Amino acid sequence: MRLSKYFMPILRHDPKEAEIVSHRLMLRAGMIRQESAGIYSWLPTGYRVLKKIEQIVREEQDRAGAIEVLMPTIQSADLWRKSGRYDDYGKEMLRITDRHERDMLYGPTNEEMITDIFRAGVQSYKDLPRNLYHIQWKFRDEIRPRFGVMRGREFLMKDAYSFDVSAEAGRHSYNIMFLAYLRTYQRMGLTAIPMQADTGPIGGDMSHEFLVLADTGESEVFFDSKYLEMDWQNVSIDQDDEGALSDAIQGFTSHYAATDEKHEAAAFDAIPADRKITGRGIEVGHIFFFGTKYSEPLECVVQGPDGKMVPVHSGSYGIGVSRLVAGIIEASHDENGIIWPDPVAPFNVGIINLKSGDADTDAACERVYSALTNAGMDVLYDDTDERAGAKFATMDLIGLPRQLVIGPRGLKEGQVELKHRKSGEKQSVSLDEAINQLTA
Ligand code: P5A
Repeated sequence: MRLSKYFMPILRHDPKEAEIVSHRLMLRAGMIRQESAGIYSWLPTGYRVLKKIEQIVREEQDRAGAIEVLMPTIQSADLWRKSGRYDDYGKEMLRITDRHERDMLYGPTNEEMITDIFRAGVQSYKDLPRNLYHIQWKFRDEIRPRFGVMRGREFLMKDAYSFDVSAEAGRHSYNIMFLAYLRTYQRMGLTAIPMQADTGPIGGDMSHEFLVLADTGESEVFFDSKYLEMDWQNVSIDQDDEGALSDAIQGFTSHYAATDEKHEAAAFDAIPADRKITGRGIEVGHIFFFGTKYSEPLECVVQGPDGKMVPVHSGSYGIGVSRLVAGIIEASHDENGIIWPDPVAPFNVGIINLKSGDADTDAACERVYSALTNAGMDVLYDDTDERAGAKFATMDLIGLPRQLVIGPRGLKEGQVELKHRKSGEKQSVSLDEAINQLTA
């Protein structure tokens, strides 16, 4: 992408409405624009990041055996009346009446709808287990939408729903999602710690929240440093081996981890001093096992092995996809701007042309731009005639993992400058060496 042809409305000054760093940086970097309280447009740079996060979430759901569907944002009130949640959900639900005076709503979650879809499509225990998920916009009329996309009213969620023949089988499905979550966050460069959680309006008696560590997070967290040691990408657990997976998850969750709401000082004190960590966290995911809470009222039953009809046992599994954009920034920034982990960066490399219009500099930039683009990288080429200082500030603000600075003076010596955004480390190398390093 050439910056001269792109759309990235950068703000040079801090917007006064932004209270937390991710909101400030997302506005300054031209990633989002507020349309109403808690409702945002995703501008090109923000939308690129959102799609990259969504794709990682999708790949890990698929790897865990979940199957993607797409349900509508607008739902009929009928199913919600059957489950009893139409009244329970209160003012957080955005209620709509259509031209025929039918009660509709903008979905805050999809337990009812997916249970009804599943009910209509399966008859036998042989059709189980299944896990269906979608990545779809939700609406919750939050009393205090704040912190940009961190607590929005309209937000993008991945929500998965498991269906099993028994509570025991359902627990295995829960564990599979648990592992998928740990892998998902790790791929985004995040450390997310699972903590026991309340179940609120979703229900059930087993639930974990996943909290990303960030100094600016909303919740205070207390945990054992054992949580920081595991490499979930390479851990060799066969997810189909119920016993092995259950042991791994049980072992992992037996260490202490709690938010301030559930904190028990005595249990925390029992951890060896060098393993005690306190900090702050952002809830980026929440999983629930609620058994037959929805399948019973919605009559989602299958024929069991003994011929009797039994209600299915379910759980639901949410990831705040749009919240993660802000969460990653909270966990990874400095005084100059965002520092994107490469897998979610809007562009992997930024090229800065220090003298647009200078024939040699333009030619060198063009060469490296096509070499990197042809190698499949996402590249932002600053080919504008802004002054150098402003170009550097913009690149640091938008946080691309690597920057390549090319100017006439360096080129005379056959050199360009390669900068690593996170470490700040700069190297003078030849153009070919820069291409080699970036595409390695
Ligand atoms: C699980 C999937 C549920 O809704 N039903 C379907 C269950 N869980 S939840 O905890 O209420 O939400 C799941 C995740 O969505 C994110 N989230 C939000 N993100 C931005 N703005 C909001 N207002 C908001 N509310 C929830 C969180 O990451 C949460 O963990």
